[in-house]
Amino acid sequence: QPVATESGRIKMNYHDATKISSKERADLLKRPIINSSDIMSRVTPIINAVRERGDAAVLELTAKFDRVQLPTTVIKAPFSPECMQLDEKTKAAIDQAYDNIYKFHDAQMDRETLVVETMPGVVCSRFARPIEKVGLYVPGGTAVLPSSALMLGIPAKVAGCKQIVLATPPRPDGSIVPDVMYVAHKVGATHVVTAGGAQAVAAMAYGTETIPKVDKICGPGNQYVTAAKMLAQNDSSCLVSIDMPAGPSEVLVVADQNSNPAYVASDLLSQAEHGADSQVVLVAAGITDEKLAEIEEQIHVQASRLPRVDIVRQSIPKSYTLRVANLSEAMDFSNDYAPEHLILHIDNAEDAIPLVQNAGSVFVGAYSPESCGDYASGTNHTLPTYGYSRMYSGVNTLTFVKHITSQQLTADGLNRLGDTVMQLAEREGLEAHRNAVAIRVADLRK
Ligand code: HSO
Ligand code: ZN
Repeated sequence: QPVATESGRIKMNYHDATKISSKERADLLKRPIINSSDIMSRVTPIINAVRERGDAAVLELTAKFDRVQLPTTVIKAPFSPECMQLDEKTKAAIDQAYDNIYKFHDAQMDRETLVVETMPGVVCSRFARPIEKVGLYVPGGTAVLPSSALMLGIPAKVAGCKQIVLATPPRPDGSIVPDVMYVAHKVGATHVVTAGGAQAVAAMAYGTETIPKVDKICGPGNQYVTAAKMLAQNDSSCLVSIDMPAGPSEVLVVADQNSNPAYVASDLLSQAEHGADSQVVLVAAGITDEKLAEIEEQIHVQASRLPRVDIVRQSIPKSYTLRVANLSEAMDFSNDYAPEHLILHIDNAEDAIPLVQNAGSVFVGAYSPESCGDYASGTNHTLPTYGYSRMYSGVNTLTFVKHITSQQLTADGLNRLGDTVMQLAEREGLEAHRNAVAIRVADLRK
């Protein structure tokens, strides 16, 4: 793909939907291919080392990848007040974000048993139970992400998980960012594992001398973290599940002629600054050349002023604008792309929601920037990327819950249902099944 930078101008590629072939359209919908066999071959020895040598391997790998030699792998609750010291403004911001995210996730909790009498005397029920032990991966890397600790920890707490193990890479001095420690404290984390990458995932999947083995591992991460989660999930010997496969973060913005160019550009850039591999798409619906030029100008001007301009210089030229005739074409493209975030910079944006078929989370109208959902409005920011919003939901309270069904039949209920079950058991040639009903029914019908 040509990189569209002339004289340092920060510019997205441009396509006109009326002028592209169906093959070109299909290519625009694709995400960059991840060379998974190469990554898997690097991650496998890391997982094996942690499995075989536990804490010693975790400490060695932390020394190698995070360049810090730690004496221990884990900080246990209660956490010391010194490790979570924050200025008042930051603390208040975390508290406000916590309250909103808590409210929205608490409302999602399934507290009532579902009871259905399918036939007289045949009662089927379903009730929720928390997954007992969960591992939450909070990425480090180019940005510290205490917000991810909120997004994972709050639903786990609301669900009632007994053991919450949070893993995050240590800083060069060996400590954990106080913001993350404060969140760990607020969500009731029982352990903070001071390790990152595949080694942290392996430690939580298999357990070590000091790190508890968990039942489910959630949270975003780089390709190594994702590979480790997938490998662990496929290994029946460790019996662990994961939230969802993860790829680079992405946004698709639909903008129309009345959209505010500065707002549109600011939303595209907030995603573009995440990483060089961030996916940023602008679908311009029925827009004039002048309007598009204004948006492009805003992208360049705002990007040039960002501290992370170097990352944006890599991600923006890999991104593109697609110009389409109208809103309906824009929504068709968005649904085919299945973005992680969908932002609607259009008139009467709420009217377009019925048209949304695939998206992780939707941001409706000019005053709903993705940043609000990333941090503090209440919705979760751990969302399906890479087109997985076709079939996955983002992390939510039910991510940390499983459902158990139950049934109770009365004698009358069994008498009514018995013949059906016996007939089906006979068709399957499973005589013991048939007999388990027959033996009772015989008594009832004496
Ligand atoms: N947009 C990111 C989440 C995030 N943004 C964290 C800021 N901090 C992926 O949804
Ligand atoms: Zn973000």
